[in-house]
Amino acid sequence: MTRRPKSLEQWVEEVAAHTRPRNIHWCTGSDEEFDTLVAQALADDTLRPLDQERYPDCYLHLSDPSDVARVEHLTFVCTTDRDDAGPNNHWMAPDAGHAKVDALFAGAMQGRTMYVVPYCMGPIDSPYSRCGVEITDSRYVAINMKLMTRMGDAALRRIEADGSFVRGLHSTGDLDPERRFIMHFPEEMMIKSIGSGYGGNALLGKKCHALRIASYQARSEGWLAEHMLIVGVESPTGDTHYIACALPSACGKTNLAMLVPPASQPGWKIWTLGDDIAWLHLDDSGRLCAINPESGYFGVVPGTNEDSNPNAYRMIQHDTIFTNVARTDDGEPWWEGKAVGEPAFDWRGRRYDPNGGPAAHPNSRFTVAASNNPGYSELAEAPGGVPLTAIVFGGRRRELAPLVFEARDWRHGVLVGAGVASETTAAMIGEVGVVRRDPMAMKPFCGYNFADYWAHWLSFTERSDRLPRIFHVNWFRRDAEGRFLWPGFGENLRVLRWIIDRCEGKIGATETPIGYLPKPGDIDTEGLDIDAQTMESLTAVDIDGWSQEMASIGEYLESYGERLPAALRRERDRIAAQLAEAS
Ligand code: SAT
Ligand code: MN
Repeated sequence: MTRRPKSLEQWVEEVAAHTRPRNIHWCTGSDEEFDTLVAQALADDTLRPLDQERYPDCYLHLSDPSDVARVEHLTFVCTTDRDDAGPNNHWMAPDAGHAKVDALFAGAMQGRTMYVVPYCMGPIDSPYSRCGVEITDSRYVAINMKLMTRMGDAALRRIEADGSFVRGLHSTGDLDPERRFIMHFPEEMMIKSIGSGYGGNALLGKKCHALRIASYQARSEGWLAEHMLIVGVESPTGDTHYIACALPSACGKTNLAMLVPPASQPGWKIWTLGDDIAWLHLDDSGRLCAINPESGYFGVVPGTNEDSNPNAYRMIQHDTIFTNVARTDDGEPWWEGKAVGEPAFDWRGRRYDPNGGPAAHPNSRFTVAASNNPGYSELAEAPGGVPLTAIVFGGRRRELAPLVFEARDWRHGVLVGAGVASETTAAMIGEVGVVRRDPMAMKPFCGYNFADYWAHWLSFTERSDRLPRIFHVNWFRRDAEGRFLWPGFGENLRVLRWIIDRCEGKIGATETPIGYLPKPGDIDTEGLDIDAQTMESLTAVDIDGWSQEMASIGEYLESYGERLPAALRRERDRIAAQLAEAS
């Protein structure tokens, strides 16, 4: 048996005394254990079988209908000083936060098995990886953690060697939204989550640890924990550039990370390192390197088909857990945009009614091990990560934001990231389609005051002169009739190529107050059904619109008060002045 650190055993005993589970299971992470957990989940209906011939080892989980997305209004960062959590987080004093959830955890696991899930975020042998232990009463969570993280004995051995780990306590409680809380105690490296079984609320290694707790820890240790995919773009001559891209939830990170070059782009290859989270460190030579702390994907299902994302479409035809999709009459999973088949049962398990809303929940998800992806990069397991050529920020915006532009330098890039705005999606409970500021796509995930976070980002210019270039993209521009102007998906490679050409110094650009924009003809549109006028509107800067945008960004930044870095304010003022001059 793998040795269990004393501090961990003590904590497990304390939690068991408080939550009173029927029994305790320490997860080893073996494949046999996984099979047993799945068999038990099938027996108690947590998982339902799908057609095992066409979807071997694929299962369906239907959640409680009230528990289908992250709950930002119930997510708290509990720091001693309220200003350390900042206006970007809901805050509670640590004592009050503990008291609130501890009362709900009392006896919460009665009659249930308590799973102790040791996990490692990042390759087991990477100096950049960090471990945690999630205690949960959800078998579904234990099963998902095996797919999403390096889970079990290997992680336990690393915890013993590291001497520290993040503690995550989770119970589905009674699933009552009134008694649902996702609490973070970054000063104690602790998470307590109760009342939800949904991904981002319950798989504590993901957003809770790898972003909220890790971002806090990264600040004091000099690195960055970011909501970014990591992708390798290999050119026909065999050079590979690594790019990290921050987009809000449900804005296409998995699609971009798994892009399959269309026939019009012969010789190009895309390698996936990660689809959601990147941890960034400066190496000894000053290059910013990225690892993916996760080892699986928890991706949005609707819209995935042979055309939009052929790699993902095939990847989820075996060894996949589906959550909240619909089913066909012959037991295949079904979702809007699948392009084949017909739904017979909806995501609530009821007979499908075409007038009763979508068959699959818009935030339905697949969970799958990263190694299932045919484009999985060999370097995804490299302990030192991959050096980044470019960092790309983006949002979902019908108007204003051009298809792509480049920041003038790192400091300007930090402003570009801080000013990101995006329409809300079904990945969180709340209204969909409302534009809100989502700096660096981290609004729901930064574990400390955004003002301090921007200062931390800015500090990297003092530590390296080899930082990646920074860009902004928007795949989601629409015309007056609501049609998308840019085809997106695989064709986004054309934009990545422009980004790489810029980084290699191969092409010029048009200098504007908001940054460098593509010159006409520099983005390859051959074979696309897109006219010069559309390209022009995709790559033009609306000076008046941007003047208003800069005013709004200014107001937003000022809401952070005294902690706002002066350099960021000066950068905004400089661009606002240039826009005023240009109008
Ligand atoms: O719910 S998750 O955080 O796991 C997915 C997402 O919203 O990005
Ligand atoms: Mn995400």
